[in-house]
Amino acid sequence: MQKITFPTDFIWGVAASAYQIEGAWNEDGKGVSIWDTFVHTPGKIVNGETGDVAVDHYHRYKEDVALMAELGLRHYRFSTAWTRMLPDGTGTVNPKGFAFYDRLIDTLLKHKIEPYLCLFHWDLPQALQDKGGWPKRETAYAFAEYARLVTKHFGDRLNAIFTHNEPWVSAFVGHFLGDHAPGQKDLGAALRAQHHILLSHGLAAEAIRAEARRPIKIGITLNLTPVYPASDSKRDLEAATRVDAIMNRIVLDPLLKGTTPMQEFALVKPFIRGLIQPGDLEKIRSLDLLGVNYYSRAVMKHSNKIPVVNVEQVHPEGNEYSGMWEIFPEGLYALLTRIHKDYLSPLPAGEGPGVRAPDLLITENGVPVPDGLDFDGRVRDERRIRYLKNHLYQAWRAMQDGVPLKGYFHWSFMDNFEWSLGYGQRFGLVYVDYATQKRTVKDSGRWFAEVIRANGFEYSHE
Ligand code: IFM
Repeated sequence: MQKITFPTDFIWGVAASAYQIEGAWNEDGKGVSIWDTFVHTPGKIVNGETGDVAVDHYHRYKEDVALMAELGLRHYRFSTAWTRMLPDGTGTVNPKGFAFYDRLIDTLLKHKIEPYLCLFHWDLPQALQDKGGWPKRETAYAFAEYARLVTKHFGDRLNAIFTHNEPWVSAFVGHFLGDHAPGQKDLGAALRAQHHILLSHGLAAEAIRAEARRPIKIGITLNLTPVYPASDSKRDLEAATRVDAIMNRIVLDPLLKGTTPMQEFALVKPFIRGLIQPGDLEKIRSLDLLGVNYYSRAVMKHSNKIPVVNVEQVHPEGNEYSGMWEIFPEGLYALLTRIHKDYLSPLPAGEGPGVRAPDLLITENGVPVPDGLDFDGRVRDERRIRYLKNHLYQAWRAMQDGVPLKGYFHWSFMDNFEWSLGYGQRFGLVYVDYATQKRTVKDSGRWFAEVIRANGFEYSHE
């Protein structure tokens, strides 16, 4: 057994997103988002499930926040639904939408839980999609205005605003793979969406800074995947390098270096002609908090299966798998140390003029396993506890090796709607009976609460 202790000011939290938990999809003047449209399109979601009701957080937020407080949680990352506040994305505001997030934020603060508000977790207003969505540059300007209005209204109670959650997923899973809203399969659209989402981050950062009446840290949350070659062959090594560029560097380089790897791909060049305008990359490079979402690694080999990058993902034997991915805790260590070495340590740290190294946070990490209530009403989710122990250990190990990690947010607080996979994948520390909406804290939730209380845990290297 080894005692793992985190710094006293380490930030422990949980995360969730509007569409996955709120429900109330058409209540109180909310507009339609691309996810509302997508889930109501036959064949898009497993079992035809939707987030129409989700876990009814819109009506049960008080109970949910009280449960967070009971578990000793002090930090909560959630997203706001753009369409609740601006039903058409721009123009007329909906006071009832602002009122809901007023109630939520005030309840969090009453329980001494710090709100980490994220402006965008994939639910673009359908009205903006109808005008071209993220592949159109105008959407970035609409987002900046939404960011300004949110800052004006809630900024007096916020220390941190995240602009986007996982811009790569919005761009590529939504516009190239087509598994997420808006369901396009068009590489050019994905590349344009990717650039405009990052641009919107920079424009929003400007708007938030101009509007804020107190210091508000501006962050972004990235899904990052350490990429491993399937073998030592030159072709597989090059395949891994290409995937790293198209999945990781495509977001990290603009945000932290002011460059982009897009031009490295001959086949991509025709799609991005005229896309990046003078000054865009400088605008994007504006960040106080870098959020990392880590779930798994990618092992890649050379193949013609996925065009443009010429790769294929392989799933090696020997490790445990969850309902969605290989479980690979060492990947978290590899990712954190790589970000520190390649992106953060070359930049000056702390406050001051010029581009500084942002604070580093794990903003999502979690596992979908098929939990259920036992005969006595308990959820004995040993696999999630093991997952947590192994990942927290790897995060701690990276810190011992010099990575200035400031916090860890578990995904997710409670079971919820897992996008195109519907309700089959449970990620929560809290079990939700979807028929009754009853919440039950899983064993992992109690275990995590104890980690927060003790600021560490006993780790056994099995
Ligand atoms: O549920 C998602 C979340 O919305 C974004 N990050 C990954 C999670 C698990 O797939």
